[in-house]
Amino acid sequence: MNHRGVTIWFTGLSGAGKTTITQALEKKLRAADVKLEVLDGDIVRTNLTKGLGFSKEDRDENIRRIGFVSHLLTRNGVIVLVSAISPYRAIREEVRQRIGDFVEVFVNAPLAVCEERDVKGLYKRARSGEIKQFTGISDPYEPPTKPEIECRTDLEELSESVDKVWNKLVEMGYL
Ligand code: GGZ
Repeated sequence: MNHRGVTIWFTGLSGAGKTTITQALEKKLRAADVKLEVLDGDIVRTNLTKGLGFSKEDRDENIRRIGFVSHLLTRNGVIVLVSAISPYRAIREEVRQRIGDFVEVFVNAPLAVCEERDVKGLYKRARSGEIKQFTGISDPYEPPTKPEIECRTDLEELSESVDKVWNKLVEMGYL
């Protein structure tokens, strides 16, 4: 498929469903034969941003580096799916301005729902104090004020979330 480059940036709490939506969207985009790359915070932290922790400075540095790579790919015509908590609004805005072709997806589920899911058992460990500076528990999350898309993963089906993003890409002329 012929298409322009764009970064689709998924932000939200741990357990909100960023990776799940990203993986489903990746599958659908691959089937449509697009040039695609996925940058998932969890995985990027084992290489590109290895050694960074979860202080505000380190999280911002993590996002800045992901944004840098994402920009390079985007300007070369790649559709980039970024999945990172990215809790701070200012750095998300900075990355948005730099990349230009940028679609922000707020993956939103109430904290109580994310905590109930607790897929990796991290919330339990955060509550007990074993993990410090855990987003939503002992560290801030600043929700986007004007995301292009909001996915309420506690209220909608996965296919609905994926379709929302897909349709927005079509509407904005990226697909
Ligand atoms: C938040 C943490 C923390 C703390 C480890 N706070 O849901 P996950 O498990 O699989 O993905 C989360 C990931 C956070 O990395 P990001 O690069 O997305 O964060 S940020 O954008 O804020 O830089 C979570 C796990 O690592 N994790 N410790 N303290 N999430």
